[in-house]
Amino acid sequence: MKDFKRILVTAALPYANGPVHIGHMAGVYIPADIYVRYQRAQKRDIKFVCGSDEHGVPITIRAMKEGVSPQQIVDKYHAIIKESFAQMGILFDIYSRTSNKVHHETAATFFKKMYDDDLFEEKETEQYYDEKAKTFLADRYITGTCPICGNPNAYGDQCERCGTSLSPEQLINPKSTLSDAVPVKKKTKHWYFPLQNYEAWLKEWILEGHTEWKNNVYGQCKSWLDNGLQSRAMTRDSNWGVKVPLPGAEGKVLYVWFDAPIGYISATKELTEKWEDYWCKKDLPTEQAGTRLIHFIGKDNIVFHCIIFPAMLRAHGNFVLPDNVPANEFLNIEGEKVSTSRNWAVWVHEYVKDFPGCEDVLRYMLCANMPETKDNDFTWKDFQERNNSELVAIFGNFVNRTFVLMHKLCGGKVPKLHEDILDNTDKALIEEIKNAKGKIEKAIEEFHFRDALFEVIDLARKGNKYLQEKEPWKKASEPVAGSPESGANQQLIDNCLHLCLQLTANLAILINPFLPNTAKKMQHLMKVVDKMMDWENAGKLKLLSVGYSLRPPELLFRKIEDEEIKAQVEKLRANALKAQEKTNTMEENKSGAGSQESEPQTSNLKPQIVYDDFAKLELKAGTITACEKVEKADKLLKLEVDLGTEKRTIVSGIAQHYKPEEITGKQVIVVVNLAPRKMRGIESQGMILTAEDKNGKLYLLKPENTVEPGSTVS
Ligand code: B3M
Ligand code: ZN
Repeated sequence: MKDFKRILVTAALPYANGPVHIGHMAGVYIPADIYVRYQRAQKRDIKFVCGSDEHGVPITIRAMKEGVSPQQIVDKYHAIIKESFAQMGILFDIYSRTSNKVHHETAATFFKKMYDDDLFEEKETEQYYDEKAKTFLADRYITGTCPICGNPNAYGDQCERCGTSLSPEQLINPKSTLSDAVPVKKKTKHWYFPLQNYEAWLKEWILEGHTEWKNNVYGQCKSWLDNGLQSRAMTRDSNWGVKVPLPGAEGKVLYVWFDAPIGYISATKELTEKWEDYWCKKDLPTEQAGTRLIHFIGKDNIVFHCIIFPAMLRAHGNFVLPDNVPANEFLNIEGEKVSTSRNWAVWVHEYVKDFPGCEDVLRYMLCANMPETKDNDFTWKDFQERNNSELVAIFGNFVNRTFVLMHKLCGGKVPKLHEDILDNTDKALIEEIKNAKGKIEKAIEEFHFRDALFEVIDLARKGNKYLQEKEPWKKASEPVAGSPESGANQQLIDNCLHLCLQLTANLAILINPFLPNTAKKMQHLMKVVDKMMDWENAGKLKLLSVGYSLRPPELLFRKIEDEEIKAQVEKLRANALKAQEKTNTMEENKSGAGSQESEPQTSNLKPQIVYDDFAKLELKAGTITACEKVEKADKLLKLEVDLGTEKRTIVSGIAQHYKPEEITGKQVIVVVNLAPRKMRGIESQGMILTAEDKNGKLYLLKPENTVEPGSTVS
């Protein structure tokens, strides 16, 4: 790797059209923050910039939905997002916003320079226009029927049911979401950036020059480049955004993906007068001018950060280019894609309220489950398990035992190390402490944050194992005072706890980038200054001086109980249900009273599956032979279902819709190959199918005529 003078880290600017959820955190901000905290501990010259993305259609759509101005929207969400980041310990050097004056100026100047250098193509094209609302329509503002799957609520840029990218021309019966008017084509002029002119250079720069980029990133770039690049409009018809700085360009703004990445530059400008040291090539001879620029983003932003923005920087000239773009995939929740419209999300501002003092637990969970190479899943159960069996039982337990024993057996002070009697177990632990640093830093430098974190936990695990083998508590109770043995025993105890304490100090340094609050607590317990936390101290064995008295033990983590997890799962489902009801009412209002409600309709369909997915389900018809209420659960019924060759116990959430006696004897459709699940202590061995009407009432699905129990359903 090249040696860089300084590092500039950017994290994708979140749209200020809603709060941030854990998917954003796991994909972008946690990895960026770990990386930056590590580099800071390495004492490198590093800046970490971010801010709210306050322009573009996502903002205006949100304003429309909430019936307020775009400015009110960005003010509201900028504050919420900024606060969430602070609460989660994402320590930017600056968190700015693109509505700032300095950003408007920077972006406009950037555009003007490219314009003056004749780098744009001016084109007049026909675009959709809403004659009632008297405005051009961004693709998102047009809905119609998807030509591929027939979804009546597809957007002009994409059908959310089948996932196809569309253009408004392809929609059948297109309609403006602003007024319901049928959009008409109208001429408009825009400035296009001819990306094809940079194709050869991009191919060389990325495909040959950056083979070290992550597979998912490199692969996406390659496929864009292989398909050939085209001119892209860098301006839009809108009143919200950075005004196009040209005469006669009223009602036109810069395309949000033109201005947003420039936000990284403006944020740096706001941060330091020396911003050019980070961004500009100046007269330095190398390509990179001494700055290692790294963009942390999610996978949906790859093309903008790897192709369009670098081409802009190159075209403008005098700017450094990204050295790496470690984009992550997506984090799903409880097996389903995060959806803000369906409110299927875990919101950071709610998490910090529900689990005060547990910010590090979420950081831990999101790093351990980081979607580094493929989409990953977050489940609350897993959250609980990782907390209880890794943070509490391994890391916290080791530190706690060390402190308890040190107080009990060594008078609360760091005991001496008697080097002459170190045995192989001691020496092996010393080696592990020395080696961990290198493994962890390599993993972080290569953006393998999960591996890095697991190395830290593994080191704590080794500490536990060491304590278990040494059993210093037994040695203390062994022989009698006065015998020569007892001094020797105390020496063994000293050695064990001396090493455990040095290991604790090492763990504090190593965990610091990942769990900064935990590291702070450990620092407090050990009464050590910030200087000790410098990365260069990792691997050292004399971090705590002999005779130094340390604080009494305090637990680093608490156990997370079943009820807390249950409450979260219920909350997730209840929120989704509420969102669903809201959409339903809106749709009713819309068709009923001809309201002006212009919420774009969202399809609630899950992503399409192939037949093989469906074929994995084994469905059978069965007859309910017995049924009773489950004690202390208002929603659950316990059913006995005859499936011909066997009887199954099934727990179903239909108690508020059916009385036990009403359904005994009825036929139902059962998913028979669903993994059994315990509910209220009863193992449910399958699931029965129901249909739900718009009021939430459930109806059992059954064969039209009574069939033999066990009949196949397909
Ligand atoms: N706001 C998109 C997003 O949040 C966009 C990122 C801009 S980074 C310059 O996914
Ligand atoms: Zn479709």
